Amino acid sequence: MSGQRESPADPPSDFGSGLAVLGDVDGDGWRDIAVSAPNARTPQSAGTGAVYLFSGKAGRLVETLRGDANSRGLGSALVACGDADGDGTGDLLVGAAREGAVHVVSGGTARSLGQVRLQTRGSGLVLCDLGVRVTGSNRELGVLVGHPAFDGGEGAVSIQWIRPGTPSWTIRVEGQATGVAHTGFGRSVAATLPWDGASPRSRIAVGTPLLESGEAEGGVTLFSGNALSEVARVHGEGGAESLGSRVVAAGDIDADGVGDFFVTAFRWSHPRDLVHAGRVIAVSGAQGKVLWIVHGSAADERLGFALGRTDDWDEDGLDDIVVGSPGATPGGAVRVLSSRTGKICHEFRGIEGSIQFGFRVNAECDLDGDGRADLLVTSLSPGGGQSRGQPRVEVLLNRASNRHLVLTEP
Ligand SMILES: [Ca+2]
Ligand SMILES: [Ca+2]
Ligand SMILES: [Ca+2]
Ligand SMILES: [Ca+2]
Repeated sequence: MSGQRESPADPPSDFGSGLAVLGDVDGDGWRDIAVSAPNARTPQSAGTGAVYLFSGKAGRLVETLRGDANSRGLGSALVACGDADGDGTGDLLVGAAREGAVHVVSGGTARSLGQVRLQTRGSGLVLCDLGVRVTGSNRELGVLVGHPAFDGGEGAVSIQWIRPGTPSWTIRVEGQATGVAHTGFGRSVAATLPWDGASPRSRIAVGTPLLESGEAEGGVTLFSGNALSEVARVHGEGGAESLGSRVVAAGDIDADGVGDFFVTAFRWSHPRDLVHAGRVIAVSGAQGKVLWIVHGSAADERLGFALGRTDDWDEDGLDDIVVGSPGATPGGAVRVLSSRTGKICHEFRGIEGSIQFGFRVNAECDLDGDGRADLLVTSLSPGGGQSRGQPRVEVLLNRASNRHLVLTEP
């Protein structure tokens, strides 16, 4: 979820570049939706960023959180997190990359709970929630931070524990790993969940999409969670595929007791003629063994441009994944893949006339309380004439009936 431009189609305000689900902010019984636009402007200033909270039931705007001159790029990362303030509702981490800060927003009231300063600033900040741990009367919120701009582009990932409740929240850095300069180290991060950093079975996966020996084939490095020592590295293929652009944690696909990961390379090209078809790979967390690979099947499909976790669609006991292919014709596609095999369980298309459907995706939460995860997808509205369409978020609420909402930038 980088604030950088990654595609010519990336919308100017980057509305929809961050998607998350909160608690029930407006009290209508449905969980609500946060959408970020890290390059949104105010009348006074450009690029300060914004996070919009929408009713999950009706799509009505409930609240707007705006960056200011001091918090430029608000919403460059947006992740639902554990219950930081102990009110029983999960909360929201909002990164402001150019400020080098993480704001914590109440998932129940949408009020700011506090903010913490990171050691670094610069584009590409990514966040991964590690959950809340309680020791005695202290609550600590765990966050895995990837910051590829760290130290002039060397890149770093760190495990930080935020202690809420003080005027300026304190953070404690538990461990940090740095990469090789200009490999994009930390552009994507994921951790085995539930997080237990003391366990030798815990793992962190760090994408290095710009890693190159010949071309920018990219890669992903696995670290043990307890020592942050390197366990394995998976390299991309040639052809500048940029493996490691996205990474998310899987369950334990190969049942060896160690959580596994999915990694994408949306620029992967078939050697013959399928330029930028994209691919997604399941990687064993234990030693980096590749468990399966699914390739895009058409040129410019960009399978894996977006990647997310979802619940268990094929009812095999393992949660599954959603993968965006914004260049699939016509209009883009989002596919649910079985995490065990990579087999397609379901394919979604945008509502009529969508362009680039699958630019971002979030399918982790159940908005309407029917027990099944619902799907948030960033796309562009149909463009007329020379216009290329406006960014929007399509909310698909029911797997069987095609009920949906469309959220647009206020
Ligand atoms: Ca609500
Ligand atoms: Ca495993
Ligand atoms: Ca499954
Ligand atoms: Ca649902």
